[in-house]
Amino acid sequence: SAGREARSERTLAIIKPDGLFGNHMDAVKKIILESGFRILKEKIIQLDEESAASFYAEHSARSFFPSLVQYMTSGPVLVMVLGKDDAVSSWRTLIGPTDASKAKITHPQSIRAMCGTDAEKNCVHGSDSPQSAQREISFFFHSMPSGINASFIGETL
Ligand code: RTP
Ligand code: MG
Repeated sequence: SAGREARSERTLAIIKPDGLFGNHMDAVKKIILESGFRILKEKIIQLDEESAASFYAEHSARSFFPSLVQYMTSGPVLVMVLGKDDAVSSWRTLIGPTDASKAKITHPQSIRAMCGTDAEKNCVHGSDSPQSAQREISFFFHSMPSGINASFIGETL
């Protein structure tokens, strides 16, 4: 029955530079798999300023934007497409609130509580809606235009 299952929802997950530098990749992937997600695609990339700014364009007017771009370009990131029923909201629930310092108090079992630090350095990303997921998956896995000079480090799958 290959290909006849209902296609599960997809979301985009990122382990951010602090997550990789902090050696949290294996622990986060273990939680992902034990929570019933399939890792459909994954690659490690180094974002440049242009691609990080484009990815977070919705926040371009915010005061934290320059710092966010600096953070997201401070080292490699692991980008994954996760599949599961209700993947978008399921992954957002698993990662916990944006501010990791608050997550440690209010959502101590969450991924951001486990490996994040504060309102910026929060270890992981998750798409906030199915529409965002589609845009973000295309950004990293279909269109990442060669003009957006994110240097490719490695890929599995
Ligand atoms: P993400 O998009 O990375 O999954 O995070 P999110 O939806 O929980 O939070 P969002 O509001 O979209 O913010 C995007 C990222 O910007 C950084 N940020 N810094 N210093 C600050 O007040 C602040 N606020 C947000 C975080 O890295 C956040 O994940
Ligand atoms: Mg967001």
